[in-house]
Amino acid sequence: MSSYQFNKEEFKQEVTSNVKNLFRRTIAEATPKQVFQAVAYAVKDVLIDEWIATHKEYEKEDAKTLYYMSMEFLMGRALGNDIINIKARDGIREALDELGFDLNVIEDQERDYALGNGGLGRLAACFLDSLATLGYPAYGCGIRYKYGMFKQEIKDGYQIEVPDDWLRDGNPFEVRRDEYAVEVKFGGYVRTECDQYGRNHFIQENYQSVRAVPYDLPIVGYGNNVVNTLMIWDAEPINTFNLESFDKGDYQTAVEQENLAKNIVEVLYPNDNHYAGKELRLKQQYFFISASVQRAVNKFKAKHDDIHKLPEKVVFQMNDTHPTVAVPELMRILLDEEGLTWEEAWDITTKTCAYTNHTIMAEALEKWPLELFSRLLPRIYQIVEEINRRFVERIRQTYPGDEEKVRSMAIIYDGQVKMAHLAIAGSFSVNGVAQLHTEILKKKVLKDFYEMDPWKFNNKTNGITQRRFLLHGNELLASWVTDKIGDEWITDLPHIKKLALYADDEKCQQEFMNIKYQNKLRLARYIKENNGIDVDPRSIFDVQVKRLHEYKRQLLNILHVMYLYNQLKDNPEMDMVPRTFIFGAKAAAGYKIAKLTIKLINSVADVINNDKSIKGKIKVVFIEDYRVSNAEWIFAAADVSEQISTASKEASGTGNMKFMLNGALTLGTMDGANVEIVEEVGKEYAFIFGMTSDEVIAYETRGGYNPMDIFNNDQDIRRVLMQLINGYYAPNNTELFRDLYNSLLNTLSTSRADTYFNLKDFRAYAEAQKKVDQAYRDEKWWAKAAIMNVACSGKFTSDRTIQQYVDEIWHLDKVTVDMDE
Ligand code: 26Y
Repeated sequence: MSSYQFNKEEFKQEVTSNVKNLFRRTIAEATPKQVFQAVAYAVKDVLIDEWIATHKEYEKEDAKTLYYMSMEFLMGRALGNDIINIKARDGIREALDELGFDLNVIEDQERDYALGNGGLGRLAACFLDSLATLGYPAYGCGIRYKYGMFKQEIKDGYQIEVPDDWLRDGNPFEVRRDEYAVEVKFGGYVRTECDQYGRNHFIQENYQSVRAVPYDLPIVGYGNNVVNTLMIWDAEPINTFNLESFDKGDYQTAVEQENLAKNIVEVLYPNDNHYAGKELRLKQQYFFISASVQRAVNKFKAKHDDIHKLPEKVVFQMNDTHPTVAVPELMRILLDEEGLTWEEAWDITTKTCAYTNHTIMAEALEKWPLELFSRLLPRIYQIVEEINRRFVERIRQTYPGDEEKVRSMAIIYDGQVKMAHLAIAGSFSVNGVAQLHTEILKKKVLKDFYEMDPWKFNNKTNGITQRRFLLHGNELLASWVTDKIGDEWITDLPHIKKLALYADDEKCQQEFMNIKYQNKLRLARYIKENNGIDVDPRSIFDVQVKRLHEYKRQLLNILHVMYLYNQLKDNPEMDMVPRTFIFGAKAAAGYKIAKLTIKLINSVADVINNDKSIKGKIKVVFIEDYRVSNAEWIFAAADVSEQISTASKEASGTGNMKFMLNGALTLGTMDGANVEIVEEVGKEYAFIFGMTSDEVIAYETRGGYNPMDIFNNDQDIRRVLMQLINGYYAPNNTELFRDLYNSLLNTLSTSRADTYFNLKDFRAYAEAQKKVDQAYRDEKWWAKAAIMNVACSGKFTSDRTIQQYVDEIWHLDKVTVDMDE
């Protein structure tokens, strides 16, 4: 197998000519942004041939194909990753150098593709990278949002949301595929017609529809000529506004259809783990699912006559419940368009669909009101009703007389469609995303479903791609690793274990710590440029970056900073290793307590960073607009990885793995994949604290605990909490942080006092933090522990995760693409 041979002179010429054609400029006159565009088109030129060759091979092999359906793909930037994967990074860097440009600066011109919120969306992006690198036929199916995840600006300590107009300058890598456009219908009513053979036909009438047009984006495998496709759907009005419809009197309908198309793909909902029940969101879900399922079925039918064989060639993986209308949509196509019986259609559907659960948080569960669901999707609703009727019948047969089971398991209940129940009933596989999470699903959250169909349930512990989060994000460490052990880790991460041999070697320890220092310098410069704050690269970089959510407990972290600061104020000579507490997080726009937590972090930062008396021993930094591109730099620079969710609440976490891969030590609870991280690296190389998930669950069953006892008995904690309401961090408005104070101490109408056990875990957390301080003083030990973390990260590659999905759920065959043919 030969792969792409980079030709520097040709490449320079192509970039120069692209600049000319696109911008009417010479290369010397071009701005970095223009050069980025020119380079992107030149790279696309290379990719295109591999892309075509890959799909030819898939056709030839008639390969079974995965459709990974997800409302979110948090891709980050494409250029840097693509040129690594076609193995042309060094060549392109040199070529640009000779043209007078710095590759880093050019890469920095690209906007992030922020078509996702957080973990679930980034997981989808890592999976696509691994699928292409392993050579599996796969499509990502999603939405081409006009506006992605909002850009976060911090003004006066508050989060401001700015629209993310990511397509403003166009996207050089995308290809519009008009030839695959399909129609998607909403609303109206269903008329039933009986034919001469006594068969019912269901005809949707008086509906509105939109034209779904796919844009394909290339997903480049590492050094194997494989280029897969992410198809994201745009919506257009089906028939453009014309006088004819005006004359016919359905002017109104024409306008409405036009608006529907415009609205549907307008914006990504910025809610992470919180269901809001918005009508437009259900429209988005059906829009991209109907389009994707139609495209998959059409593609299958172009080559095969027997629709019964669909599950042999097609598998749909549903990324959480958001794509669950795929189940009734496939049923609709099989029943109404293919004319199959219910039994045949159900058999095919339940052999094609599989479901991944990403959360146990009750507020994240999607439950659509029947009124809304049936009005928007009348035919789909009929099908869901029938699925439910048969499912309930099965429950009653399995558990005669146990109506409690029906109440807890029915798909339609209490005037709502429960999407998780529909996903489970319609799937042959249900998986959690870390061992602990899957166990909690089986024993608690989905217990009844597990007992009825235990064979469906399985675990697939999440993973991340080392190509982006080490090879691209941390070039220094990546080269060092390759120097020591060779480059097999790039496509086979467990090889990185060989680094353990060097963990005790003092020279290696020094080299490692020096690389960490360089990365800290790079981040310090970024922080200076973006936040205007000076941080000391010799201090411990203690980092918590992730979406802002109460269960993730950024509040616990900042309360501890306040506590440390109090200690320093009491005893300015206190012996501590200087520490930089770094935060990065977006809060959902309507999530008040989360936004207030951001304000608190910034207020505490203001006070502490400007207090000369503590001699810079503590700095607090809130990095604005945390996103994939700056995340790569942040992971590379971290010493301590804060993974402090209330045990049982974080399904897996994937940031924890990115930190580990970059040699940060985990300071965390026994939650999600932290459990498995500690299992791999050993408890001695992590700082584990706090309640276990069993303890948390036991307290929850008893209705919580009384944080007042802690408030009354622990003077340090009391002092910190009082500072929330005495103006210590908000002199002009003592009431500013009252809601945070209340959330910790008072039972509110919406929640128990301190729902997430911040105060209960506080002392254990402070103890663990003290151990971090002590441990860092022993530089050799720290270096060894950090190297051991890198060495033991092999399990957490998404290549392993994908291989397990393939072996146990998807059953795909690998394809090789040879460019010599
Ligand atoms: C219902 C809707 C508003 C909604 C939107 C986004 C619900 C949930 C989400 C996002 C969930 C999510 O990102 N979950 C995370 O998935 C990661 C990948 O499996 C896990 O690592 C992480 O623990 C989990 O919180």
